[in-house]
Amino acid sequence: MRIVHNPDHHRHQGRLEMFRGRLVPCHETPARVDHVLAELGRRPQGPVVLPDDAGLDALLARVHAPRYLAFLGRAWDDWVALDPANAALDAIPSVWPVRGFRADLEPDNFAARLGLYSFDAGTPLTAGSWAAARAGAACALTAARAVTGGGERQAFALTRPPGHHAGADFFGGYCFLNNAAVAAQALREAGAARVAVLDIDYHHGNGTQSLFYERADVFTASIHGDPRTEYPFYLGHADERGAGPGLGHNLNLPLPRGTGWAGWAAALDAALAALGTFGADACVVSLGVDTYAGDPISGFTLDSADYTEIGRRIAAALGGRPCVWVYEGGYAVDAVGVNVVNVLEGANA
Ligand code: SP5
Ligand code: ZN
Repeated sequence: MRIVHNPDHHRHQGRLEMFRGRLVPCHETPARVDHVLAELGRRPQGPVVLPDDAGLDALLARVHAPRYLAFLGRAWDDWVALDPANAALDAIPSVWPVRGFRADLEPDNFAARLGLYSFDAGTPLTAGSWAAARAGAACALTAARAVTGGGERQAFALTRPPGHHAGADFFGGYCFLNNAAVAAQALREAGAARVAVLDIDYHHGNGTQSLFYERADVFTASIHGDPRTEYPFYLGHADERGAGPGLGHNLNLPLPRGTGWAGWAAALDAALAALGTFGADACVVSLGVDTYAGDPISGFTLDSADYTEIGRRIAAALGGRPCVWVYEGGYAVDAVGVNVVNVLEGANA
């Protein structure tokens, strides 16, 4: 399995996120990737390579809205232009256009633009966020190319910030560019007629779902904490099954907070059966390990050994079809290295 490592990930380093009326230290930290890389040093799963961004910008424009990409590309400079002192602060949204407001017009005011293109106050935009996110999307593209003519059956995009909460024109949930969607789109364009995205992060992959909701060529499945109580709250229910040509091509498997291995594994088997019925030629796995019992912001109770079995079951169900693994969440920093590498080892076996 080829590992594509984002060398620029540390350039995105948020300081504080809003939580229950307080600004608390960001959970989504550079150490999350550093620990996975260190564990891969101890238990290698394949060559570690750098991303190649050839063709990336054109591909990004087929996944995200051009005006959103243009906004992200210059957002930091716009923020600092407001006041040079802003260079020492992160930009955090505080105003949003909810139902009934105009989303077609891009305001001149920076704070208003920041809110137009986001959905929470937990995702600070920093000096290096764009560079890190763009290099991360390049990792996803490079991983997709590795399994489509690159001589590999599986590849892992080892990157942050994560991506599955980012939609066509919004960031949030620590995500800016949807790396899994970039990989899925790249697999489609390389000739896979039917692509599945399996999202096993604790949180519903709202961005991925919304990007492919009306498409019949990409099946999306997500196993996650029930949005009645769990972030991102406003999407991820079982009755969301796709729309138009995509009807029947989205599967949500929400589970109650407190779910352990038995309940989670049953949902995994159901998702894998659905992927088989769909007839996917290739697969993208949004690999969050925030389903771990020790995760500080999540509510499932998987243990480290369970991750090996997850990798094994997914690889067995794919039966040799190309698979791109993409790193998403996982905030128990001291355990994410072991848990992620356990998945990859199970998948490689
Ligand atoms: C990619 C991903 O896993 N994104 C998750 C985003 C969750 N953001 C909201 C979480 C708020 C949790 N704050 C908990 C503080 C406990 N001390
Ligand atoms: Zn998550």
